[in-house]
Amino acid sequence: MKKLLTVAMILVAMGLNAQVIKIATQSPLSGGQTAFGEQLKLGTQYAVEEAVAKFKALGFDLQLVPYDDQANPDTGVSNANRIINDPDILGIVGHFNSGVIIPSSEVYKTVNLVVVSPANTNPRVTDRLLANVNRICGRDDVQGPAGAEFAVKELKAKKIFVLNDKTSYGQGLAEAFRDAAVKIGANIPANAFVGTEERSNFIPVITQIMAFGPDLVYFGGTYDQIAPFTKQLRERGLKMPILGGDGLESGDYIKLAGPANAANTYYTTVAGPVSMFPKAAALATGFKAKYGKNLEGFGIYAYDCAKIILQALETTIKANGGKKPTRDQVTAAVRAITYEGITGKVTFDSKGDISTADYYILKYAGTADLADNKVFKSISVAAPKAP
Ligand code: ABU
Repeated sequence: MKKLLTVAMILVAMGLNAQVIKIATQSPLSGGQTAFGEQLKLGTQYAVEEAVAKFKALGFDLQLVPYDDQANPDTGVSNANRIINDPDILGIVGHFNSGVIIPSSEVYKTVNLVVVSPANTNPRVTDRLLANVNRICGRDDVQGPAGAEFAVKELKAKKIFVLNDKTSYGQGLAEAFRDAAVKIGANIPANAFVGTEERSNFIPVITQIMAFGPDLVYFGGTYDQIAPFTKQLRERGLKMPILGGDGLESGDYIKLAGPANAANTYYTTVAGPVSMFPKAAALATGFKAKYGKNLEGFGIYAYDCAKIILQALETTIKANGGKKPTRDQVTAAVRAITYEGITGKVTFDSKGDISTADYYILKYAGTADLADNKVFKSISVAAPKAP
């Protein structure tokens, strides 16, 4: 018996009979939003790589399994069905797109598998009151009005043309912005609120904008669509401010629009830049050294999401006397967590929203580096009450 135990301990130490625990990511790793998807995956990967030795000592082989949801709801759901059928997956960091997490999390719900999001801002993500869905970022029913207040009160915009990408995120954010802006005096008639899925030729919509003559354009969408729009708008001599949401927070916006065209673009975001977090400096250096990429806001938030799942795993393993936890146990431990992360303290309310979220307003500097962008304002807002 003693001999058997010794052999088992040696095997565990060598990692040969350790039980596997996997954390999955779901994010766009191909297509136009790859820059966001990679930040999400690599932020998670960094946290998992840091934790491998600790989990090995607990008797577990910790692994990351990244899934490419292509920013597409059908692909997200199809991946979700594969994920729930892998019993070693005990937590997910994801998604990037609200329109993808909403249907995918209905699949996770069937097995009570926990998901923690660094990026999904549509109110419905948590307003469905699912026990397994959590986010550490803010919401568009706060982000949209924060942008409206900035546009009308700080930038003194009176006539605003509002575009959206017709997704759950982009349209919902644009509506929240419009409703709040109109309430405080902005002129946004029905013909100045336009949804478009166009990705390359913006001349027809720019013609509409020229006819309306706004002093600001708001765009609820993501950088891959807003960058070519920005370029074409500037090429036609229209220099008015562009304002968007957190879908604009990517260095790839500058690459695609061009630094000079990106100047005079403002954005609200729920994932502040590295400069806002003193504890992010070492992570940014390590991230660049490992992956050859700049750490951006959603990378930091993904790192904290992964650490929350890892803390919940460790707590439940210990509570189980060293045995592998169930999905139910991990899901409950995440919702009950108190976590001190790089982005601040995380506790969740009964919906799965972070109790208090941070929102930032920034301006593109017109340089090639996202880190040069100026932070105008940051606010902390308690999560809205359950509907
Ligand atoms: N919040 C950034 C864009 C992603 C989304 O929520 O769809």
